[in-house]
Amino acid sequence: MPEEENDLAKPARPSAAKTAAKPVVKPATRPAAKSAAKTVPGAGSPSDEPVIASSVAEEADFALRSLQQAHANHTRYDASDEELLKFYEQMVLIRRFEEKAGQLYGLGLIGGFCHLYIGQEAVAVGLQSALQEGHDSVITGYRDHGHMLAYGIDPKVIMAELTGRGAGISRGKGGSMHMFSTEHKFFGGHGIVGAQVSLGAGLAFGHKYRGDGGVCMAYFGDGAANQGQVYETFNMAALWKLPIIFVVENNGYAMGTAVKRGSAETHFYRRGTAFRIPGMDVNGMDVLEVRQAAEVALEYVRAGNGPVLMELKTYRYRGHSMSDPAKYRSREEVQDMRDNHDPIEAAKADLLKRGVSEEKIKEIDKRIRQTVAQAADFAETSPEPDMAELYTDVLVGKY
Ligand SMILES: Cc1ncc(C[n+]2csc(CCOP(=O)(O)OP(=O)(O)O)c2C)c(N)n1
Ligand SMILES: [Mg+2]
Repeated sequence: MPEEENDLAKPARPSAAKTAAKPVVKPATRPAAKSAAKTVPGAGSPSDEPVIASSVAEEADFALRSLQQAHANHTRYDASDEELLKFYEQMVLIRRFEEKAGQLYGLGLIGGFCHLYIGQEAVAVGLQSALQEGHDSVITGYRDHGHMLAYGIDPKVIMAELTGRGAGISRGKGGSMHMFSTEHKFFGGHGIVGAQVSLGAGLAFGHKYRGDGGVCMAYFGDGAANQGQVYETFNMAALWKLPIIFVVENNGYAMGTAVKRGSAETHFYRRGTAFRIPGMDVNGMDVLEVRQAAEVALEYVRAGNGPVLMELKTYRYRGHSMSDPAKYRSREEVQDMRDNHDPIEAAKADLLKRGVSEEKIKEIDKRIRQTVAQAADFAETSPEPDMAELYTDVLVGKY
């Protein structure tokens, strides 16, 4: 049996923490520069408190903010013009796709639940652009269309899944919340809040067991972060040094509950402290900051140091799902985020500042509109699944 498997099977030894592989980034010894993360209404206060390893509770080999320090030293990814254009294109694709999905839902062409990702585009694009599609695993909750598009999955088969057609990525039987592609190593799409975190640890265990060098990125929301199984998972992932990045997409609300109303600790990046998981708080509205944070986290995880917990401060512009009247927040709050913190507008402004022509940007916008129109057309016109499909993919057995 390879040593890797042996290690995983061994019971924990008291000396395990001491023999832990050293972090690739030196633990911080003085307060970090303030994070560039901006305040998101309802998402807890910004990182204005003393941070880093000043606390006596933190031992020399663990500093909660060690990776934050590395991130603060170099906050934004040095993207080439081509890379930034690609990020812009992917974010615009998600935005237009979601707007179209919203329209189709309004027309009654999409049934069941549908949760839109509008506003949060920079998170999936920034993080997943640093992953190797088809090699590293991605798993998320029900707000999943953006993560699939960011992993290069064809918009047509995602849209056809939304309309319940046989050509959909889950053959029209999963719908918005339950999409899956083993080929791309996208493992869903989960309707049970928090479940994807434990499943993500299983995927990371698989990477470690096979020794394939892959990493799992497990996304969950600020509301899911209060689930018990999340902490059981943190414990096992840290104990076994699993290659996993836990990503809290803190969009300020869990359905109609603002973070401050539902969470005793609103700084989600701190929630791994008890398990010696380093935390990072990142401005999720800036695609280049997100990408740079991913670089730091991935270097640490790929080096065999175990998990990282990232908190991405972001915001959802639309309601929780299509049936949300959004009475728990003001229109002004939403408008302020749209006007002053929009990730797509910010990337566009960056591109123009670099001297990329407005024409080039318009070309992308036009191309994406066509792509999305074609996806919608395909989703509306392709046939529904055969009746015989009612009896496939159904688990039948004795327990
Ligand atoms: C175990 C479980 N409990 C409750 C629900 C109902 N529910 C669906 S979404 C949601 C809120 C989750 O909010 P958050 O984790 O912040 O994710 P967001 O919707 O903001 O992306 C709840 C409570 C559920 N689906 N599963
Ligand atoms: Mg939320």
